[in-house]
Amino acid sequence: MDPTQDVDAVARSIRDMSIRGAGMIARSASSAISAYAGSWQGTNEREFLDELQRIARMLYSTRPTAVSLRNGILMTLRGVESEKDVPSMRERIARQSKEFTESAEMAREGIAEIGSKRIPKGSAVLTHCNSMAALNTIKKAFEDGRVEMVFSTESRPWRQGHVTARWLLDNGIPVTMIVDSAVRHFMRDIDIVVVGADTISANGAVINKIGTSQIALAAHESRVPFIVCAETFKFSRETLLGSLVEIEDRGPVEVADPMKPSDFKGARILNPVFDATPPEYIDAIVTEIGIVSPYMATEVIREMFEMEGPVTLEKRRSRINWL
Ligand code: RI2
Repeated sequence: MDPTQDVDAVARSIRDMSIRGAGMIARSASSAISAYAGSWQGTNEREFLDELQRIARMLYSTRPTAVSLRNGILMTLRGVESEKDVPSMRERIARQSKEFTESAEMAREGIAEIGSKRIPKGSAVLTHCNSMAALNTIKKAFEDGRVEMVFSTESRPWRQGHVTARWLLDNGIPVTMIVDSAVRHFMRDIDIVVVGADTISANGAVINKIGTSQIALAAHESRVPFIVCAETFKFSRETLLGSLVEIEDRGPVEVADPMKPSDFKGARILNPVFDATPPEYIDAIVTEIGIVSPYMATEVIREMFEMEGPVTLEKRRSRINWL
């Protein structure tokens, strides 16, 4: 089997959203790189690095907004160029991919433990889209007797809210399904909003499914706490270094009737699928290393940088610009 085909298939699935969710796409890309590396047949290190860079870029291009994807790829490939030959490069990739996927799973459990305690007893919780970090937290809180009802938004245009509602039902958690535009109407019935994140930028803004910022605004107006559940690999170092987060636009078909797009000939159709919620509307970000204020995002990012050790000039020169 040609390993490139497997990577291509994973990339296609991420792009068409058969594989989705910021954490899941990162873990899938990491595993795809590891599988690819494991079955690469050559012996030339330079060729191997070039191939790895090509597939890393191809996987990264599938979903531009979620920094989890970028961080997952970089954590998998970190320092590969310093290995002496192809077998040790392969081994390092396999080890780092396993470390990344395992730590990502553990992070979600840690978030659930910590975040559950922030949900008051007897709560009606509102969630948006389909975040496993948020849902595992809600499930833990439900098991701890803290959640009575979960309001799940539809999450247009892709309707990930349906995935959420089914998951809640499968786990025996009472669910109320509402359309996105009903959020403000129901805010008086909500005790806490719990959502996930695709990216957290250095200024503490949370980039999550389109509509999240409107929900935060409505929660703020009604003094309903708004918390975000996110693994530390969703914090963006690039934003600390000046980059802006690119907001993915998934094109008109998800917005117009896919069966009859010609009905709207001439109309301008925009479909940004994420938005940015400013830090002033966020009460807390629950991570696996604890609860952090959005205003502490820079510190979390600095801690992540330090995990790689100090950046010397020599290191900077030898570093591969993977993405
Ligand atoms: P977890 C999703 O993106 C949603 O925006 C969700 O809130 C976020 O990823 C985080 O999900 P999409 O792939 O990593 O549905 O917490 O566009 O599962």
